[in-house]
Amino acid sequence: TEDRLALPVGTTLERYIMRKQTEFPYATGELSQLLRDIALAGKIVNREVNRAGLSRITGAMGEQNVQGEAQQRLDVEANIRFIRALTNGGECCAILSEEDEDIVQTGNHQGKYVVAIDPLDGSSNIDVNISIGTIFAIYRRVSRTGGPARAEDFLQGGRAQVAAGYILYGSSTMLVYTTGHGVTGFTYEHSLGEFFLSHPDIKIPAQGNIFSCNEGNWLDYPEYVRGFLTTCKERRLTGRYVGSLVADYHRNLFTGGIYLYPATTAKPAGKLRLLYECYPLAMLIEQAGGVAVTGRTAVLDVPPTKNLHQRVPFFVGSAELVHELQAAAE
Ligand code: P6P
Repeated sequence: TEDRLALPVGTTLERYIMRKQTEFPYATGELSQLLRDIALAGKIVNREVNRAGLSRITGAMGEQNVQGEAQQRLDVEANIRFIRALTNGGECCAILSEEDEDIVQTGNHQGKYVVAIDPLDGSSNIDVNISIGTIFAIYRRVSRTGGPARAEDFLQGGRAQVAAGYILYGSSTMLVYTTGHGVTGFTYEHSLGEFFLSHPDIKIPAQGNIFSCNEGNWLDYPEYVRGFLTTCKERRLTGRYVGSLVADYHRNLFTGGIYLYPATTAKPAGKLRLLYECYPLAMLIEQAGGVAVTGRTAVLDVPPTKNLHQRVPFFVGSAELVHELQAAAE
């Protein structure tokens, strides 16, 4: 039975990936390798993030460190690390990154997959030592193999994602991902350089008493959002907003709650990006029993436009709270 075969907490990511691959008769190992490549880059970025506070020694952004090497901004550094790991791993044909306007071709023209990624979201939080995160989505390419990937590979829509996840560089570093069969969490053990299975089957509570938004935008929020937030306050819910999407999302995933980034007058399409923030986090939350909408529409059902960096309003979290907001949406 599934329980008998279930891997115990403490299993390594490597062993977990191998076991899961054997459970898919047609799996040929490329996706497994791609997940390993992402985990490797996550370990390297984790080390850079943990050292960021030493920039006075290593050289702050735009300066040189003691070896005379230019100190990159951490989000630039993270972008380089993920592109290098995905290129060297061989399975990824191209990358859409928040840091690059155009698709980054890896040269792996036989690669079956493409990856949309925000290498380090919320990097402005690094300087004040707040948790930050990487968000990624994986698609099988639809363009002809043997040549470079094309925009259409990234514009298949949210429900075409074969995997999605994030890495949270927080009080502990965690990798949380799904391949469409539930959500699994791994915690990084620095001394061993390994991710260990810590949360085998993550489910978000159907209800929650936390709302997460930047209330400084209150006057710019649509009326229905203000109405919803007012009922949250009348019910004495708790406001919690880190200002780092992955940190707020991860907390609500365990406590229950709702994260809101509505459209505002300053940002009429919202702030968060559909392809490498909202789609992957929406896949994860649906796999965890929660809901993600842009208003009346489920995020995963929002058709992508040709704009690879398209923004959408984003409401995500516990089913009851998000459905209540969705019912009020204009
Ligand atoms: P605001 C960080 O810049 C980010 O992309 C998310 O991580 C975060 O949730 C949001 O923007 C914060 O935006 O407008 O509240 O500062």
